[in-house]
Amino acid sequence: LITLYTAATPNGQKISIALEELGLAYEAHIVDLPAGEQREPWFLEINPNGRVPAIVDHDASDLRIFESGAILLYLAEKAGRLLPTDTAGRSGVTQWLMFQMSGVGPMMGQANVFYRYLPEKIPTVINRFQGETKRLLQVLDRQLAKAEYLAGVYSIADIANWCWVRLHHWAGVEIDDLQHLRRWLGVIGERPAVKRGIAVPQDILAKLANESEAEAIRTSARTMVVTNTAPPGSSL
Ligand SMILES: N[C@@H](CCC(=O)N[C@@H](CS)C(=O)NCC(=O)O)C(=O)O
Repeated sequence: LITLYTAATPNGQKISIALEELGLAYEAHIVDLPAGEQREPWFLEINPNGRVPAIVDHDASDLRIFESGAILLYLAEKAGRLLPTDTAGRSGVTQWLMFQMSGVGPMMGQANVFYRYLPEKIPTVINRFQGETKRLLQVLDRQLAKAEYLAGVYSIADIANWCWVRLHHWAGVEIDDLQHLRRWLGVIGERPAVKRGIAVPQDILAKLANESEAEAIRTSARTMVVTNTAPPGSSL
């Protein structure tokens, strides 16, 4: 059994989707982010970075793993699926996974912070993060013009990128001109395991579509952004 520490966030839902796809037994512990549970000492023992997701694998001497990309690689290797074993195929997946972890996630995350959450609207900063997000999405679109999935076959790289790309509108970036990306978003969204995974604990897109829920998310995200400028474990 695997315990997944997660919340209704794109990084958390990468892991519930992968667990559903791989058919691995898990229980979800929903971390109360607005209440600051991710900064409690017991959780910092599991993830020193004080963020979701993290997992504990009870079938592997309670191995603890943080960073969603590292968790995806671990789960795919454990199950022997969603990650090719040949050198070129495996490298293709790790490239598009790293592309998400170092590019799409951080850029879209900062676009959200400056466009949606912080009260000061600084145009040059917003343009920088939205422009870089759009550029990265264009790179994905060009790749998806050549192949059905990012690394040829459906893999953890698709799961990682999909969880973020679907939230492009929240970051203020539109993709009407990126037809291959839109095709890929739709195809992956139809997978039964993906539908089950994004329901843990709740589909974020559905929440954001509801104005009062979206406002509650903006408010708690704003508080988290301000609180988390301090290192984990410290008090302000
Ligand atoms: N690079 C990390 C990022 C994790 C991350 O930023 N998680 C966010 C949710 S998507 C979080 O836990 N935020 C809570 C906070 O900022 O206190 C990963 O991919 O696992």
